[in-house]
Amino acid sequence: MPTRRKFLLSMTALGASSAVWACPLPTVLEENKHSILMLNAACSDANTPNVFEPAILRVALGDSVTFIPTDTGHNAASKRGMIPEGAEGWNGAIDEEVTVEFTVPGIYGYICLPHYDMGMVGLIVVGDDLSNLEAAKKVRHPGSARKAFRTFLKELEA
Ligand SMILES: [Cu+2]
Repeated sequence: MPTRRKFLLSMTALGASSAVWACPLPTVLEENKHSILMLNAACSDANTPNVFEPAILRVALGDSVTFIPTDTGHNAASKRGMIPEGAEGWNGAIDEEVTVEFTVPGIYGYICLPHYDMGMVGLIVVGDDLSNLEAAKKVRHPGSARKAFRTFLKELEA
């Protein structure tokens, strides 16, 4: 019963919105289902504000990823130009838990709109496919998002 499972997960996530609960990260909820936390501060460094954790996530084709509003005031939305051709984007509301199923391989860049220019961005790589890397690199970003995306995209090539 996937619906009920999702409900229970949501209640757990919302009921325990503390960094203590968030770290270490429950990045794999169950087989083929991953999670990314939306946090006011990084698990590894409390002085790094507004982050997705993990900021880079590799998943298999067909896997799903749930963006969990562990802290409030964040959203998760795909970035135009930073998803593979033929893939559908997503646009979560503030504090909304969003689950995205990835059926097209490639790189997916996404942002938190309120903290976009502060560098709250992330990447999901589906099926180890980097074929839209050059296209993703060409997208322009405001403020700290530019450096954050550049750093994350460089990590994919390492
Ligand atoms: Cu945010």
